[in-house]
Amino acid sequence: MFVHSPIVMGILNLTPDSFSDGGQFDSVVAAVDSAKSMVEAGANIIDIGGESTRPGAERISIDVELERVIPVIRALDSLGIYVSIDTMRSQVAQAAVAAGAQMVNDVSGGLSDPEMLSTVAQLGVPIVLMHWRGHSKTMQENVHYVDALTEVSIELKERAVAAVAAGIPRGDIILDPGIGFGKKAEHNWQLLHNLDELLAIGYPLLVGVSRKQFLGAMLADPSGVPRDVSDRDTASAVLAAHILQRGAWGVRVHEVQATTDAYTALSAINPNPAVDSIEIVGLREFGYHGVLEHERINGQFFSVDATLGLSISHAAQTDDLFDTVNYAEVADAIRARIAGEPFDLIEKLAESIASNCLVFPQVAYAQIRVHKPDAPIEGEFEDVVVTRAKFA
Ligand code: PMM
Repeated sequence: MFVHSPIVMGILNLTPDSFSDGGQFDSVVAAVDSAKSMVEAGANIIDIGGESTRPGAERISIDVELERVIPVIRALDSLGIYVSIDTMRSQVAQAAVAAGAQMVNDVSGGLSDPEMLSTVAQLGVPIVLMHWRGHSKTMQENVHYVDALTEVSIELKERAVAAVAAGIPRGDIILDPGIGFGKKAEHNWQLLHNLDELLAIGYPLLVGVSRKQFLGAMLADPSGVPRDVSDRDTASAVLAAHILQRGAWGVRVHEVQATTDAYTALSAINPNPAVDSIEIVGLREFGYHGVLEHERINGQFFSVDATLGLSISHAAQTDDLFDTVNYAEVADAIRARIAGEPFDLIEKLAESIASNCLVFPQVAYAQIRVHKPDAPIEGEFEDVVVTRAKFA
């Protein structure tokens, strides 16, 4: 893959009518300065757009679009900055790549311009295919989904299939659910709550929530007045950091520093989010653990349930054992520990097994349940179980 995850894509809108930072960059110098500070703050890609896609926006001519973006792309290319061109026009994509852009970001997913996918195939650059149902002028009219998650997933898959059919290599395709594009707040939230399902489509996922209207609505004042676009960056950064932690390939943001700080802080407190798990249940092995002499001499069977917390989203895409933990190796390690040096307490055994599980680099969390069904207890009983949970 071209740029390694997690990536932060800094937004450089060269549009006087952009709802967020429009009009600020009336010169190439100011635009380049802004891009440079985003790169210094940790942006891996600068996404340059000359045409506003905010709800209700009118289209502009191709000449105006080219005039706005090409000089800035040339300048950033000369500085070695990785640029993506946010355009729905194949001619703009072509000119932008000739000027130094290395990626195309098409918010229409190749639907607006019938030449886009074949052009990008010829250009040999990666493309972001965003979910889209129509141009900005009317996209928020008649928004209707029976089930936004299912419909967006199906339509994104269709765009990926079309891109591959046009000759774009599978590995050059990134999908984007198009937050706020032909979607109401409830649809945006449904998509964000179900990133795993979008990831399961099998392509890297880019997500843009930065400063969008649904955040204004979420942060509305008590009388219901939406939070102004100039004051949505904290919420944008927190959400973006969460989205990256959930396994998205990248986020598209206005405030790069806030986003990288939020992601750094989230990663420090929760280094490897244990959102998914692999469980090994009822693993039985003979051992000599126990306080009593006959337990040390004769031994007995112990059984272990292990819940390993790790993100499996990458392996779910690649189908590659290398991207997850090999549960057979973990099981061998657990067996070896049960059969190995005896401890008095199964608390200590559970602790030791949990530590052994955390040696596997992907495993962020281990919950170990040690069963001792033949424990020295008078009378009838079923089992003795000790549970130990540890984070890496
Ligand atoms: N959003 C906007 C523009 N381009 N591209 C992608 N891939 N994903 C997005 O969510 C997206 C985009 C609109 O936001 P802006 O006007 O603040 O740039």
